[in-house]
Amino acid sequence: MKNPVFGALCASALALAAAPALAHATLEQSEAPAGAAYRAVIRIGHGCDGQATNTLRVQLPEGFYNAKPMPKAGWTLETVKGPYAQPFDNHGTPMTEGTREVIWSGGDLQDDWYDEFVIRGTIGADVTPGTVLYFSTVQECAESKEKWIDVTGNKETPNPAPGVTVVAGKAEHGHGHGHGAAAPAGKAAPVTLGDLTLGGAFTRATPPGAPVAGGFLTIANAGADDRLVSASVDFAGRAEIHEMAMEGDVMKMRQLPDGLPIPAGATVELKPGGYHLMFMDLKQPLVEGETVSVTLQFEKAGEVEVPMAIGPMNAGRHGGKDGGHGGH
Ligand SMILES: [Cu+2]
Repeated sequence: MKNPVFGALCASALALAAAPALAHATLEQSEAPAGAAYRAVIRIGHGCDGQATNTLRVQLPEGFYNAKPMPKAGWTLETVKGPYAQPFDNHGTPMTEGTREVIWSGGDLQDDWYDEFVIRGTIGADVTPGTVLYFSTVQECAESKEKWIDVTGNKETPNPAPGVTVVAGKAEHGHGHGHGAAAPAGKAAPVTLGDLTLGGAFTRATPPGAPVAGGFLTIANAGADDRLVSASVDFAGRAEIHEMAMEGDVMKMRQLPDGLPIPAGATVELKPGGYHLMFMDLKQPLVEGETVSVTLQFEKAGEVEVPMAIGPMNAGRHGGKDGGHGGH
């Protein structure tokens, strides 16, 4: 290896390794959060078999809303509008259609030049994390085309469409449960166990020396009858399953020795003033903003560990009709 340009080759090989698909049309940012603005920067690294690119057509993916292309000097810009498969909630105003295709034409991007084409839009809050949004792109040259339109995700394909992988938004959106599944701030993202979906799990911060804390979550059962039989945690001596019930005209809580039935098709809420988990003999105060985990045992579905966000001391209280845990 006495080749004097070896060092230079090596450096460029490293640069290529950092951007392995440089020869393809690619997106500058390969990941983007759901529910946030995304600036799709499509990078064009060569023409069609040596010919200059004169036109670039980009089809916008479903889930990329309110798109606006950036004009480019020397290129004519056109957009094609069309309906969205799912309307987009634009700050409370539903948008049922928008730009679906962008065409830059009349340009002259030489084969050995590089350029970037930019489209700004918003990735829908309901787009499931892990989804790849593909921006199918066609380069048109004088006599041929380069079609970056393969949306299979196959890494070996010679003509992959530029894609961006959607990641969970900052507000901890749910995993593919569509509208309304986003966990509110201070509650954990849903966990699934077989047919059960365990969502919105939270507990509350406790003052120093407090002996007990409550645990709350929603259990949705898409399958057959099941039962929550026990709970365990490592931050307290034991965990029990409780219900609140009227005794005369006094609201009292009691342990459910047989556990809590989770009927087929039902959604059972454990909430302040109702069913709840009770953590007894706390080993340490629960600190707001931190997360603890609880292991739940179901009769049929088995065992699952659920993260519980620690909310403020009064988290989830509705009108103060909490029943209190002073009796423990
Ligand atoms: Cu209780």
